[in-house]
This record gives sequence, structure tokens and C-alpha cells, in this order.
Amino acid sequence: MKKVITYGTFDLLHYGHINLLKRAKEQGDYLIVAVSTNEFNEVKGKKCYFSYEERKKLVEAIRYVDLVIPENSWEQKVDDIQEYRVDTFVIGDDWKGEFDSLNDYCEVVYLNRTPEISTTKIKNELRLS
Ligand code: C2G
Repeated sequence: MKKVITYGTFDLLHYGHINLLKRAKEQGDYLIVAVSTNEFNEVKGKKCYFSYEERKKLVEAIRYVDLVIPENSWEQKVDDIQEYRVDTFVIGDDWKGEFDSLNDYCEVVYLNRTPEISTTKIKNELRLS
């Protein structure tokens, strides 16, 4: 079984996230999604609308997702890859190059982001409406 992992906040879940998770699953047979906790989002400088528990429930409901785990730190990726015997790390190409060091542990795949949509854009447009 080929295992894939990806990481993210996934706030105000939208079709850009779904596109990413669909293509991440296509890289293997089993997709693990590490969802950033509320505390880690503070480290990332992200203010979330939905709590970790709410975002976890939403991501778990996606047909492509097999397991959701918490993302508590930048540094946990190698441990996760080893603990879950991950074959492929996937993330959007807004992160291109940032995680190349993980090539020592698994395949690293950067997928194109879906243009025109982002959580920030949704928040800004709702504020203006
Ligand atoms: N994404 C995408 N297209 C968009 C928006 C997001 O493909 N229009 C992808 C991002 O590239 C990322 C995933 O969806 O792979 C989740 O996006 P975010 O919730 O913004 O996650 P991010 O803050 O980038 O967290 O340790 C890694 C970080 O936790 C990544």
C-alpha cells in the first residue's frame, strides 16, 4: 500500500483544498492529512475561522482522506513519515522547494495550487459584501 501525507490548515474548506487532496490521493492508495492545530496556526500567523476539531471533522468527511492527524509543529514531518511509513509527501507548489530535505525520507511532490481561490480571498470578499 502506497501511503501519501500532506499538511495544511484547511480553514473555510474550499475547492482548492479539495483539488489538492484529490490529486494527493492519486499519488498512492492511502492519504494522511496533518491538519494544523489552533496553537500551530498561531505559530504560522494564521487566524482560523473554524477550530481544529471542526477543520478535522470537515477534512475527515472528504472521500480522498483516510486519516487525519494533528500538525503541531514544523519539525514533525520526518517523524510522521517514519511512524506512518509514508512513501510520498505532497503539498501545493506555493511551498515549492521548502520541503526538498524530505527527499531523504520519501518522494516529495509539489502540486499546482488552484488559482483564484484562497481562504484569505473568501474572508476579504465576505468583508466587502
Ligand atoms: N491549496 C491549493 N490551492 C489553493 C489553496 C490551497 O492547492 N487555492 C493547497 C495548499 O498549497 C496546501 C493545502 O491546499 O497544500 C492547504 O492549504 P493551507 O490550508 O493554506 O495550508 P498551509 O497554510 O499552506 O499549510 O507544514 C505545512 C503547512 O501546514 C501548510
